[in-house]
Amino acid sequence: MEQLVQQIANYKQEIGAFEATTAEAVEAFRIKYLGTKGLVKQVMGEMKNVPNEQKKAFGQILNEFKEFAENKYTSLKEQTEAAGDTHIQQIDWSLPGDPVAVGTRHPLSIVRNQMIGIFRRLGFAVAEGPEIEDDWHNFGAMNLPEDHPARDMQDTFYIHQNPDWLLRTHTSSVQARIMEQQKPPIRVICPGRVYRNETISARAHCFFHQVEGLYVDENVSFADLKQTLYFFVQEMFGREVKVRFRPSYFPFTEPSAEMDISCQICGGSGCNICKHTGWVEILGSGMVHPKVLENFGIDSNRYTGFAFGMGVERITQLKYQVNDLRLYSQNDVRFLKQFTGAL
Ligand code: 2NM
Repeated sequence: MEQLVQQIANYKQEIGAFEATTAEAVEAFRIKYLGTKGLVKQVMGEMKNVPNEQKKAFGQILNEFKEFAENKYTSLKEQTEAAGDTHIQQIDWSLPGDPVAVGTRHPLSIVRNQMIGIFRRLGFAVAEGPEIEDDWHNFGAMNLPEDHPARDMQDTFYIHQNPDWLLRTHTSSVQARIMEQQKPPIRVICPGRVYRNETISARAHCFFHQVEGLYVDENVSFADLKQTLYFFVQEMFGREVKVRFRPSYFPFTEPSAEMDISCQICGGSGCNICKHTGWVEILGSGMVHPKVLENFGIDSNRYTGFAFGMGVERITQLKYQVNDLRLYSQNDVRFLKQFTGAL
């Protein structure tokens, strides 16, 4: 009995010295002392061992102990809640918030979206296709002979598991899939990433982005090609831009032409970008080869078409004076954040 009373006195001291600054610590106190398995309940359980004549006196001690613990709990609770209140009052709500870094759209995405927007206004649909292609859609259907240098291991990434599979070298393969599925009139542009096995430098990368276009219908002429591409560069670079077409060769078009625009850096007077010619090449184009149309069962006596292909990196370089291709894929925020505010 004396031992028990002494024990209770010790507990009271312990409880009296208990300090808590957080709601969690107050809850820990409640569980330890006032919980269903807490000390107070435990000590109450000792009542059955107390001799009858002492029960009344011990009961008083117990009640007092219980009340003591409960009062301590109430005061701890009040203290921490009050401390919480003063913490809230100390915040200066008029201070500006912490800045949150917002990303910017990648310059290649900005320019690709502009390109898509311009062609959409001319009635072109947008199509996408797989980056891993088979030989037929990438080369065969495009009238590239078996021994064409573009098929060379040095230029094309082939998939080990299946020599018929490769990483597309142009998005013409998407246009092949469109011609496979649809009948003319076809008017589509195909933006997307393409792969070529080149040594990485300021002027070359192992992948780049293309927008290719295809228009097949009755009476589509070279004049339509010229006017469509002239409209495109005027929208992209402004009304002042001049164009010129030079004869060229592609296996999938006949005749073929490359288009130059007046240099956007020097305005045509001559600089390093245009190699002092006043002109820069921006795309390849031509009338779709009859064999390509026939490959998809399109009657080349009834239908004609034009097609073109250009690099998004190149257009971006001319529009924003980006002089090193590697900047596009290095993720350097000093480069990327210069496009803040652009679409
Ligand atoms: C170019 C240049 C010229 C082209 C041709 C075709 C298709 F599907 F009609 F055969 N698609 N893209 C083409 C024509 C691409 O890129 C420099």
